[in-house]
Amino acid sequence: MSASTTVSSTELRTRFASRLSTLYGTEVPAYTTLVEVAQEVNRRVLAREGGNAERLGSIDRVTAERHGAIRVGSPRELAQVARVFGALGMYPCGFYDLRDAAPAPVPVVSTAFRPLDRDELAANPFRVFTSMLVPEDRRFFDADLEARLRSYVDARQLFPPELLTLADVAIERGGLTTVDADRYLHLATASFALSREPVDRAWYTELERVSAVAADIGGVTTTHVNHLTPRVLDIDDLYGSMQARGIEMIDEIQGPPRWDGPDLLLRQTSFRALAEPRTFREVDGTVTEGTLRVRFGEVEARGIALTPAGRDRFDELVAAVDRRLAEQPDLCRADVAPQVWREGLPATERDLCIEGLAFFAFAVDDRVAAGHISPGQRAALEHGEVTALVRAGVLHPQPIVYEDFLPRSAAGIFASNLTDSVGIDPSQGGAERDAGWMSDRIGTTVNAPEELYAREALTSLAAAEQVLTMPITSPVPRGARA
Ligand code: OOG
Ligand code: NI
Repeated sequence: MSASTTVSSTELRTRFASRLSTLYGTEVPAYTTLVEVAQEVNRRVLAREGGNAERLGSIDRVTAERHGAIRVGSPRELAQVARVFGALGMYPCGFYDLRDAAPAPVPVVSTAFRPLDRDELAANPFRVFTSMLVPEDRRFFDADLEARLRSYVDARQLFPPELLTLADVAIERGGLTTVDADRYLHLATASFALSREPVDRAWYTELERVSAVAADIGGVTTTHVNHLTPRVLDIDDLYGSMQARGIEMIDEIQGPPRWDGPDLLLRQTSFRALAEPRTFREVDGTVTEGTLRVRFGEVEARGIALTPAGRDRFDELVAAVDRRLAEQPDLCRADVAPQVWREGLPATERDLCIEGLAFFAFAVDDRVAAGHISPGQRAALEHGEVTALVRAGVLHPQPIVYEDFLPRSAAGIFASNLTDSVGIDPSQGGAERDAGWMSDRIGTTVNAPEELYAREALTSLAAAEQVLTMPITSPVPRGARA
């Protein structure tokens, strides 16, 4: 950072998250209730569990933690989003294709912009799930609609040029001067506010017939925060507390079930926001008042990141739950899922680690580091293999929290808050999209989450090797290409 730069990217991110939260609270009052209830729940869990409640993130981090969701229409717009968030130290991570997702397909591919390093996540973990429309996908849009959609999106400007210029300066220098920082935060926040511009009724309705998400993205000239999600330490408590306040939640908590083993990956639930007043330009040119119901409230609880082997196991268990429910429709998911999980997964963090199913960072035992080594530990040290060292209590595995999203939950969140499902034409081809395609089109690498977790685990092992002054061998899966 140069001398004239006084607001770092990290600080910009913290301030941006807080401004967006204030904005969204004024736009969607139920969000403020949700944040209040989330904080009550977190206080309760802290009182009940003490320090253990902070195993997957300090209470300061969790209290400030939010993810937002936005939706854009083209690679050009996504590349601009990458600049706006790059200024805040947030980078694309993970590729999610929701076009053939159960329970309902959505014509988008998505990534999440987030800090990548552990200390940046600890400082402020703000992330934004960002979806991009795929008008080229024939299962949803015919050639004529695709052409009109593309020209509509190409003609609009989601972000003012001044914002993008400031973003580039922040990226280059790692921050902005105080004056530029204020300007940047003002322009960036305003870009995600709900627009008062009249919505073209005929165009919006035509897109809505294909998909409500397509209309929300391509039917208006701006983007907006779709939801802003606080993190809770006990999502079942939150769910019940919100219902007790008279807020109707969606039927289920998405993701892993409540069970007596470790928290894994991500659990989320949501409620539909009220219809919001919007103005419309009718076919005859008159401007009328109306409402749209596209935004909602969501909350999440985070657990441990799973290795690729753990994700495979997770997918098998999800499929097993679906199968059992299909065979015995009178059973309910909340009873079946914990049972399936108990049968299919180890119930302790240590066993998850030993079986290579979840990601952990490793710390050398204090007594061992001070030279007090038992005979069993000496044997493990001679062996040098990580699971033996864990079993002998030489290394203590510390869970790495999952910082990303789940495609099935995302599709479930989209679907549960849509009025109608899309009419898709499965006989048509879908345009191929993957992380490499997205990286090329936006000019920035879309990071692979499992590689980041694997790198963190390996870094901790390298530090342990220094302390123990010996090499450690590790069968722990190192991620796809690490
Ligand atoms: C994004 C839905 C996905 C999540 O938390 O999984 C999502 C959207 O509705 O735009 O935010
Ligand atoms: Ni979300």
